[in-house]
Amino acid sequence: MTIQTVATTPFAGQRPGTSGLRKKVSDYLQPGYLENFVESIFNTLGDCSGQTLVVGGDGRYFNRTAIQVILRMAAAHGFGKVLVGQGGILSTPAVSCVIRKHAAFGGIVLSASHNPGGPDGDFGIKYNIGNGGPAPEKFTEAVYIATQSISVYRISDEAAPDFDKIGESRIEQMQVEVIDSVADYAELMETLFDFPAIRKLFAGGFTMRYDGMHAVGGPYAHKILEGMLGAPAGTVINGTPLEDFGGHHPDPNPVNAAELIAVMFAKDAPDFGAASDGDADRNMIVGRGLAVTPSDSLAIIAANATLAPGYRDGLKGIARSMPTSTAPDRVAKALGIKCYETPTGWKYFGNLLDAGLATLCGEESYGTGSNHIREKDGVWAILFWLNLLAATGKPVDTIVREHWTRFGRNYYSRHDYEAVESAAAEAMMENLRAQLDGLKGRQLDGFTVDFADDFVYTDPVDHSVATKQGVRIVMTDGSRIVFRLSGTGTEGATIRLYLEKYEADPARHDIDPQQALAGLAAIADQLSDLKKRTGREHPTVIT
Ligand code: VG1
Ligand code: CO
Repeated sequence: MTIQTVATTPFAGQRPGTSGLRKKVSDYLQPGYLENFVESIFNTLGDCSGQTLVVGGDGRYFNRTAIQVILRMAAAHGFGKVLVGQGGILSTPAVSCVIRKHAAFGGIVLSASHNPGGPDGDFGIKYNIGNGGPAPEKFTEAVYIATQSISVYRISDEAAPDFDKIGESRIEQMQVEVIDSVADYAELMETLFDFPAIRKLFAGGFTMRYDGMHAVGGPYAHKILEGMLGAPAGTVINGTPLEDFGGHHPDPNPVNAAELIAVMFAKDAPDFGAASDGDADRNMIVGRGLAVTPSDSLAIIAANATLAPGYRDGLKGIARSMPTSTAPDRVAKALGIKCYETPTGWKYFGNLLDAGLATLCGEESYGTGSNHIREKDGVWAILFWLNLLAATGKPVDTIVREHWTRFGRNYYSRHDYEAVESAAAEAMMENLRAQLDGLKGRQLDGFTVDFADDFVYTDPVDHSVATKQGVRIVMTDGSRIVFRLSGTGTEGATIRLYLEKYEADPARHDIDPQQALAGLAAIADQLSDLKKRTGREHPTVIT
């Protein structure tokens, strides 16, 4: 058996976005496409000899083929050992957990997360570093540069070993250990939450529905909710990962998880509803007749963190992405801790967590997590809420309303315009940037602009600077309009418009969010000329 050196030529556009290299499956099916990118990762890492790598994915179409190629290439690059999830299955948070627990060099996550799967869908690859978190931009940029001049890749001509059965085998000199996809992760969850109290809750007749959306969360929910916590069988629906996610769009928001929302808004709704995305790093929390916004969820978790055993000693700080609502900032203020504001994407939280500056992190896009790993974590967030419900004995809507009464309500919504012509979207952003200097102090339909900028982030730990992270127009009453272009789409451009308005008065906490935000939406359209420039009358998705 020999290591082959195969000649190849670069592919254009292998630049990782917000979270890894996401492309159409048809792109990945081109000979050498996957190999070039993996070779560039390994070359950027440098000497890999004797190191341990973790590999797994969300089970979507091409997951198994990609793992076979990665195993053969890892062997050719001298890795000592690869830990693979059984059947190629590992959620993104599980990869992070396994890297940390086994002190691995890093890991490769195969997922395009919330993007649809199947032969006509998307595929993605992401590299995570030794702390378990997404590689920082410095690394992903170096990988991209390497893809632009690649001329050969190295691969073993041996067949990849079977990874459906737990156990050990070899390819070349490299050991391949197939691990249980859930065990390490479940063990970590048990140290963070009050499992006996949650077991008691379920034993007392508490009802829940978890929608796995036929993505990777299912096996984790089956084992933890129905197995360890005693939730009745049938609590988990759509719990078997399928290569095309059963046609679902595995993005857990009220639009894509409409079935769960219908159940939770029905008369005989269960007590608690939840869903996660393709790679199970996101979560949606739903009470009876109330979907909790992700920003509120982060704020509520923060305000009640000490109810969970893993957070009994309190929080060091909170971090949220810039477009996320400022609800967590109000909690941080009350707790006397700092709330950091970072660009979109989990990679920006890594340094804050490593340095002990933040304990909880979150994004408006249904992502929440903590310092237990270095990824956002869907099942973790759901368990946090279960712990909260068990500890307080209150239903979800009461917890949310009491939070609003205490801190005020941050009305919040995101409007997505998907598959817009890229040039039109770029021109709209450029035009907004050109207006920024003149906006301060301007009166806009009852609002006064406090400041307007294109968000720049300086990492407080390594002082790296990220520019052009979203145009924000902040009003004197704290209301905000934010525009940015998505870095995960695979078709044209996706414009994200984020709207936020604060309301302190509990008598005004029952307004429909779209109505509460209509004034800001109108200002956003005036300033950006979005409708005219894109030819779109309405957003593709409103969350
Ligand atoms: C989106 C979300 C962002 C999230 C990213 C990856 O990015 O807005 O908050 O971190 O997806 O999430 P963008 O650039 O499309 O706005 V996941 O769960 O899809 O890996
Ligand atoms: Co995801």
